[in-house]
Amino acid sequence: MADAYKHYIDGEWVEGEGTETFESENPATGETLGEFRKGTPADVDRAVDAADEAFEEWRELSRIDRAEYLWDVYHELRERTDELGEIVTKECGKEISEGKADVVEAAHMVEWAAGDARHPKGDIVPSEIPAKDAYMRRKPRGVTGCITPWNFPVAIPYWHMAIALVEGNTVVFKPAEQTPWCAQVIAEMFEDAGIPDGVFNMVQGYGDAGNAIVENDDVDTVIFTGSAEVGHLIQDKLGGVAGKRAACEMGGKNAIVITEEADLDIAVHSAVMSSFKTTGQRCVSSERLIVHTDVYDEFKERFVEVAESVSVGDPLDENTFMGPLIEEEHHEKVTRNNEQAREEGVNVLVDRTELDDEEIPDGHEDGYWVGPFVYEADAHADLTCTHEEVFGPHVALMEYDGDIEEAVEIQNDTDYGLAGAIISEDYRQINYYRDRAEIGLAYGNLPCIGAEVQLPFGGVKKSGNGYPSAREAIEAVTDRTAWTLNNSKEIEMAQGLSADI
Ligand code: UN1
Repeated sequence: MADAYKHYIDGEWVEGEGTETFESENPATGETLGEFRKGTPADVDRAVDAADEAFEEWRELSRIDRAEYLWDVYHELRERTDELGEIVTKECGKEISEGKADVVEAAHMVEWAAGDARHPKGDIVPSEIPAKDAYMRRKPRGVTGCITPWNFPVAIPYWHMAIALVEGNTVVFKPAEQTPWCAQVIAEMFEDAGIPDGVFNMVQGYGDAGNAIVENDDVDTVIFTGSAEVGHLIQDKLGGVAGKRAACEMGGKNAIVITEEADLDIAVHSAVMSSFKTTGQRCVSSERLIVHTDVYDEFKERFVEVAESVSVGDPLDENTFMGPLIEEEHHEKVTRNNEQAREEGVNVLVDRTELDDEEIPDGHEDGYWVGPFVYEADAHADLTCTHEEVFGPHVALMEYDGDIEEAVEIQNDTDYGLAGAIISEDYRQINYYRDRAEIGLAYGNLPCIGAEVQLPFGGVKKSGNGYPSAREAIEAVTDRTAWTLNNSKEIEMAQGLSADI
């Protein structure tokens, strides 16, 4: 307990009010990685007070001076990519190239935000009145609460925080309870960069700590990435509250459409990457493959062959394709969802819900293992398994025999709208998909994972409100001012409005 890692509040490592601790666990081995203090609502309130107080001075710095702290973080992320990538892999189970890519994506986000500090911001706007200067300017909102998930434990916190900080906001960061070690390293980086006290604060903990961020009156913006369930609660709580903003980024029931024109090498490759990379635990992972009848049998045969053989195992081994699921509770959920799909009468093609003993590497018997679960389902049936997100390597093959309009209708038949892809050689179909698929991230002839930070990242419908992540976070963390200045001694109005009194 005495050695448990602490919270970082107002420039200091503090034990906080609570007496409880929690452990970080390696999901591939069950090994304990570290002990962390469990933050209480009182700890969050203290962090918010510190952030609120730090805001007035932080906003007075130029964007360029604020970005200097971020450049230090950027260099550290670059220098320590291999080491941190291994920490990501140990703590969240992603295979090692994904662990490192998580850190590289974080570095890209910080680079974008810090580099953006030297770019012009806002607009010079024409006025009907020659003596008027009109501008759109941005100003920081204040304290930003960042509640982040475990599946991208380094990249996503920086998606939320990097632009917020450069734009002059202060931050209270509540990382996922499954990945506190990654968060500890993030906090150490801000400390190493010498960021002024109170500008960045981190409170480790569970849902009650996250909830305390949402409920604190002095938090101006909440940025959340995680489950739809929690995101909708946050939106409901803050939606109508004056002065508050909730920018939420949630899951999906993402699909790939494979048309009769598709290059099947690209189709199989894209589907395998999208459905099984990160063991299906990306918000952009695909759980539906909508395949034209002309290529259905061949695609099915080839996809099933890979799903049966794709390697599941030690994520630190470079030859592994899929690591474990994140934790026991999630393992139970995925297993239950696979069973439920069977109960709904689908035709199961591959079921590696339970791996054979010889597939599990020595020393990894306590990991949360599953392999691919692949089934055929009626594209037009109202099934839970083809409409609700599982967040695992659980994927439906759905056949269609009409035109692209039918495929897109099937793709849009979900409450979610995050990501998707079309695999086709027909540009009419590709363009129709691009314009009509109800999603925020659309890909052509590519997997529907692997977005880069210089594009907006976010969804529509139940998948999100606003684009709180990657470059579009600017909208979440700033308010716009329409600023108009009169340079003459007369008052002259637009729209022909009389100024006579
Ligand atoms: C997520 O899906 O949870 O687009 C984040 C990607 C990554 C981020 C994914 N850059 O696959």
